[in-house]
Amino acid sequence: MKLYSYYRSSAAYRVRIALNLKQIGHTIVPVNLLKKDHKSADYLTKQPQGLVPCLETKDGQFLAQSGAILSYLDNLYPSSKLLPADPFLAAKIQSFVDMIACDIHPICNLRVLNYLTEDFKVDSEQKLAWYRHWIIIGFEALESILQKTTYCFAEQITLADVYLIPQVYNALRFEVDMALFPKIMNVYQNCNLVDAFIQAKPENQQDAS
Ligand SMILES: N[C@@H](CCC(=O)N[C@@H](CS)C(=O)NCC(=O)O)C(=O)O
Repeated sequence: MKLYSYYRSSAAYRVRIALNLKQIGHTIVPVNLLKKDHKSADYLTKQPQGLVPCLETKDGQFLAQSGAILSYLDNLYPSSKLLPADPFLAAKIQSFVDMIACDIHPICNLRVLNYLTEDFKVDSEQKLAWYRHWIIIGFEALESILQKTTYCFAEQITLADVYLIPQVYNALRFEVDMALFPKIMNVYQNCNLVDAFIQAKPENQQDAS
């Protein structure tokens, strides 16, 4: 399998974690968002939105959207399942994941921030204020859901951790005051002791610079 990934992409980071957790052999194909690799005609044939990540399966098919990729990998490699069998708990975890994937990540994405600066001429302080505003509102809800457990949902790593850790990494990069969120930071620190999470870190993608 090949994963088209930008080292700082939190959506690609989710998939890198899952590939490592499930010990799936894969190659990372770097797509540099700053050099606009994701807008090339060739990449658009793979991922028509021009976003990362994109998964290339063993038989050469392309799959866009981290959620769909994670679901595909979880069905194909059912060892270390990312969602539990219990339907209600699985739905609770999915609900946590959707708070990140649907309500935090899309409005803090590079193309949204670029639109604010390039078309609406907001300055870099205003751009940061936008980013931090939506992260803090989103994280307040996540923090209220978490208990003081090792991972998001008790002692097992689940899809919730796969989504949370990249979003926290990003928030730290944008200097959000994470002291406001001790339970989130507790999970972040615990996950970052696990090899699969360590290897998936942006700085550990080969082209990170
Ligand atoms: N919902 C998509 C989001 C993908 C996405 O927004 N990727 C970002 C990086 S995290 C991207 O490619 N941004 C390029 C841009 O904004 O121009 C997914 O989960 O795959």
